[in-house]
Amino acid sequence: MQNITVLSGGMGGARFLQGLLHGITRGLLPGVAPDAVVTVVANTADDLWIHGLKVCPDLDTVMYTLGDGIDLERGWGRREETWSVKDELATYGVEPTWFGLGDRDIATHLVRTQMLDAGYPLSQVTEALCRRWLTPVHGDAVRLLPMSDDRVETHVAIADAAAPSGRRVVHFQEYWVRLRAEVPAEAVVVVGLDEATPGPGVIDAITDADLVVLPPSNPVVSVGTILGVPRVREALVATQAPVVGLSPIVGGSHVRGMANQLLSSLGVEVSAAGVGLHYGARANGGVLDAWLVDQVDAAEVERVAAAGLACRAVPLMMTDVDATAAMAAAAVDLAREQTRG
Ligand code: FO1
Repeated sequence: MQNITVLSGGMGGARFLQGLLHGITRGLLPGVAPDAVVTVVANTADDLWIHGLKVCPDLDTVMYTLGDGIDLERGWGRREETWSVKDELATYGVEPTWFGLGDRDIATHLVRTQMLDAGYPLSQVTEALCRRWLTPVHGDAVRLLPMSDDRVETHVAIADAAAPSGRRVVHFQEYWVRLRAEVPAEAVVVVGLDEATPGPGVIDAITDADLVVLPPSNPVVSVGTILGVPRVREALVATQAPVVGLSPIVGGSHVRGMANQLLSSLGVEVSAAGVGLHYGARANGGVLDAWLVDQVDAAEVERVAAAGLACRAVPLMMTDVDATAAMAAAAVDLAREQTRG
């Protein structure tokens, strides 16, 4: 395998990518050349305009994580960060204060916003930022592609007794950060998704891949939005590459983050099997060939297999890069069985 494509959200996807790259460079993945190229197609529907700056959380989390600039504790933003600008904005009474931009992080958003204002598409902006963050560490072994250059934004409808309709719609980040996903999501609307054009290289990255991976990102608001970009789902069904996914749900709960509330209120069963079946088998109108669940969910393997998916129970806790590399190796191993099959 020479070309691996990963459809990624933020934290979970970024941590998986760290382990995948660790495994590739150390030759730990069966049948994967040490000079294999990983193409990341990242979700951009979490993006938001704030204080006049364009913030792209999932692109930045992948970029900072693979460029070793991420704050591991928070899982987003820069390590060794300071918050002077945020504090000054609060002193001016500027809203919102519930979404904080660190001083170092702001430089990324200033560069991105200036380039967008100059007419560069998000894909070229991302390429420019990655020349600083990824090239020095990974050379050309990693490419980071926005799922689309068009504006796409996830908004969440929540109950609001004060509203005439009884509902209010908030930007995903307000739902996720200010509301902590603690109110039921009555609907998720991804504004602009149906009209979005796949970003440059996205479709080819899927159809030309030797392996496509759906990492343990949120299946609705992260991977789900990528699958919703027109032509992406068709490319996944058409690609010769095996498509393998890793469950973000272990033991009936999300490992980190707040996916449980979001998934259950959107009718996705919060279990390893539930998410696998939500993606579905390519043979039955879905997008997967194979699905990995954690060993604690081994009892669910049979149910996943009955839906036409190859399924295996392996350790799925990304405790460190070696554990994550082992997960990537298990995914490659299971995927190779599909092609030989
Ligand atoms: N998450 C928070 O919980 N609080 C924040 O103030 C916050 C700021 C922030 C700034 C830049 C960025 O790239 C991410 C940020 N996040 C913050 C995380 C963000 O909500 C998540 O990374 C994703 O959108 C969810 O996957």
